[in-house]
Amino acid sequence: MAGAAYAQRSVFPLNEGWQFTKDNYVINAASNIAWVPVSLPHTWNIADVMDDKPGYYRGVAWYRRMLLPNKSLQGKEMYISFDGANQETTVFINGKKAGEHIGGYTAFTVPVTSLINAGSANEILVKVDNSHNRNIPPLSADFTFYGGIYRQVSLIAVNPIHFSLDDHGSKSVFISTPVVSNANAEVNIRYNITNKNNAAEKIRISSTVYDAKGNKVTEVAHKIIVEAVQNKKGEQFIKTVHPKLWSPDHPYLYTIITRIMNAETGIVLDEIKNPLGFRWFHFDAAKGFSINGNPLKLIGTSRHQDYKGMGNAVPATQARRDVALIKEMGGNFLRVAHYPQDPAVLQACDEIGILTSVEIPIVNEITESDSFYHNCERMQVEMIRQNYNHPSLIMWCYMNEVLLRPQFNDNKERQKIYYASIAKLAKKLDSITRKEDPYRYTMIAHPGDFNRYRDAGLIDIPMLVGWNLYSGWYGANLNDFPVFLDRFHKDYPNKPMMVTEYGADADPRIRSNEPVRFDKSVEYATNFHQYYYKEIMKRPFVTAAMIWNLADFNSETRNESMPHMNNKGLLEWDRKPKDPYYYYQVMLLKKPFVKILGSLLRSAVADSGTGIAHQKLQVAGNTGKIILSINGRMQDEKQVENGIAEWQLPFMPGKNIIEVWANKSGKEVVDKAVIEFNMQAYELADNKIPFKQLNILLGAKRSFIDSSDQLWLPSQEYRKGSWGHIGGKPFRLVNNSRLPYGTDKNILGTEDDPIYQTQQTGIQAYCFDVLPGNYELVLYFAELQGGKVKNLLYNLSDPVKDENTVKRIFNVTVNEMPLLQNFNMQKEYGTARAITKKTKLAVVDSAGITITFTAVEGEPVLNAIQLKKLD
Ligand code: GCB
Repeated sequence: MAGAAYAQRSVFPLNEGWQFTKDNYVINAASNIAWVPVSLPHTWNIADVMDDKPGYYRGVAWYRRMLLPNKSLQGKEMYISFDGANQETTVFINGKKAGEHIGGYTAFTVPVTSLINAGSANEILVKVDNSHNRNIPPLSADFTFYGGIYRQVSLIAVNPIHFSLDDHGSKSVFISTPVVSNANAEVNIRYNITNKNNAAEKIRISSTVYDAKGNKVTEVAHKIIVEAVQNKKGEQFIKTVHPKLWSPDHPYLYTIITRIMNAETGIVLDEIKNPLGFRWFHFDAAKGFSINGNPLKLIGTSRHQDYKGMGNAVPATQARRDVALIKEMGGNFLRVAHYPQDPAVLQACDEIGILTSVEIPIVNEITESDSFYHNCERMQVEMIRQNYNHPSLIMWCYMNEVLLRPQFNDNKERQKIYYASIAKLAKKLDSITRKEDPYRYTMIAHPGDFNRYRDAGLIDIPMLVGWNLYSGWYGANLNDFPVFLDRFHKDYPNKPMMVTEYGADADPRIRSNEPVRFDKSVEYATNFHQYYYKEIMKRPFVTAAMIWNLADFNSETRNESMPHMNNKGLLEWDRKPKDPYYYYQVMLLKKPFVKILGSLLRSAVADSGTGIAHQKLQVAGNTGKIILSINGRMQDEKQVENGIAEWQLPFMPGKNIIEVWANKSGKEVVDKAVIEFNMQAYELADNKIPFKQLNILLGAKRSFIDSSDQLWLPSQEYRKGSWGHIGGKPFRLVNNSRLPYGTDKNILGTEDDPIYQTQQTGIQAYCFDVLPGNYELVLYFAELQGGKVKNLLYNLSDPVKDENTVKRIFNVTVNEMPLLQNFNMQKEYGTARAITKKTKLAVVDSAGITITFTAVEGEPVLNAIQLKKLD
């Protein structure tokens, strides 16, 4: 509600001029606390969620600001409105408590009339606490619970008679369209009015509909009497509008302004503006979704609200941009998960034409306490009332994977009771929702543990069921995805279903020519989406599919190739597109589109006897056939299969210009990319491709671009004349069913974790058959085995465990000169700490460089190696 300007209410943004402290502040007591100036939106967790220390500040912090309301506001009713603060907030005015709110994701207003002196200076003090609280959802989740006043705040001043500001943070005007057809639509307007005057007032309520150009379409009005100091509810009906329909393709929006007027003078006392869209929609368990009678496969993404460098304190413009990015991808749906977000999100969905669902943050588990239930129910009502008037919104949700952390695993009887408590809460929330809003659907999202959710009764409760499916990611086989879909539909032919999540990590710095599950390469994610999309589109009963996730997001507890991040985004954290985003553009956009995929920085060893290297290049397109040239040389035209065409291209050292053309229905589309290729000679002594530098990852089949834009290549077995490792095997975690190689432990002391996360165990030597000259050599180590490993919740196959610490002591020589003696990483550095050992050397003869690793105890290892020519 903040930010809007109402004719008869004044809304003053209060985003500037705050002071902030995490110190232990005591109200009204003298203190010498250091306050720091901040403006809103603000969070205190931007830095600590990214550091190497596990955890982030979850506790109390304070905000304060002076407020000097104009004297003319005397006699007005005043409220402070918060769009969101995480997660318990208490507001004080001039040292006295004005109100409080529980829950980090919904808006609230605090009445301040009796505490504020218009015409003089007042202090607003806000205590915000994001501590874990077992009575407030979310209890645990795969995202970060950033603390702060992270959305906008404003002061609202209204006449004593106004649309109530004490109804769950809502606008107190609720618009629905119970009847819509091509020919006719009806509008229902419910309102809630507050009269703070000591006398009854006769007022006129009107609701006026304007078309998109601002022309008045129709109006309804009636007179009522509001008793002294009372709230009064009422409703109005508009029976005939010949509607222009709203749909994702034509998001035609009317505006409806509801006014309170003095019945005699006609003076407007308060008014509320709402969007109005006419549409009808239906989910059919066999045929899928339809809007305005037209079938529409719902395809889109979920969105988390955080952004690189800002945490959750993002400007509303970014929320709007995110919705636009779904539209530009060709999507038509946004799952606002796992909590209500900035009001700008749904506003943008209405205007841009993206259908949506919203949910409260009951994630993974519940607490069986009255206080928890009460908070859930209140959040659900807040969410519904605050977002009721968005034509883009078609379903309300209230739980996500709620049996993921089944408590009482060691007491099955007690666990049954816990499951029953969850089902009871679900029923309650579902019935509240249907009562609050009979015009939309209800939905719960479950992971693919079919039997557990069925047995707990959770499939039957909501009108729609969503499945979060990760076969081929957390689960071993991609093929289990269609098997699951078909099984569900067979068992529940009458229940409309949707895929509420699917996705695979894509660390934009990691690439692979041999992508495999869990290597975090962008290429694996592209293949994954290609497969899923095809299976989704084959099945009309899959009413909707929402990719997890629009953008990478912070999840502080995650250890990954990029620690603290969930990289399943189609976009990076700063919204740079990754290849899977382009893939969806190709599949979803109706206009012809081609896009060259893959890294713009590549490297490989030249083919034997030549100065070129052949490497795979993929192009996404929706055009049937694609023509390609590299450095002006035309290649064979290729047929697009399932959105992608593929070439083996001859790359030259340096810049390679790739151009593609395609034609669809007479329209030509093109794309161009300049790929920088670091060629490595087949024989290092080959002067035609002089040796400059090699950055090599051991025990990996992926490449990596580090924070200095250096490209790291997977190692190869040593070949005479070339370079490579001798002996050993790629490190693999014991008892691990996911990672094909390496670990995803957070490597301490580096931003470039993938350099250290893979390793050749038992290595005997590393050789470079370079020409004489001066060189710099850096060896990279990290002990990957040992310590306490708390596996991510979603990797259900691997429980928490204590890893055995391995003993290894070894010596390293470089051209027979000792570099490391009795090197004991575990003892000197502990587990998972980045270690580099640098040396310079002169190669004087044709023997090149040989680095030897000799065991004193256990097996020697090497994680990465870098060689640079100095002159
Ligand atoms: C899920 C959760 C979501 C996670 C996602 C993942 O099933 O609903 O919150 O972020 O998986 O990436 O693991």
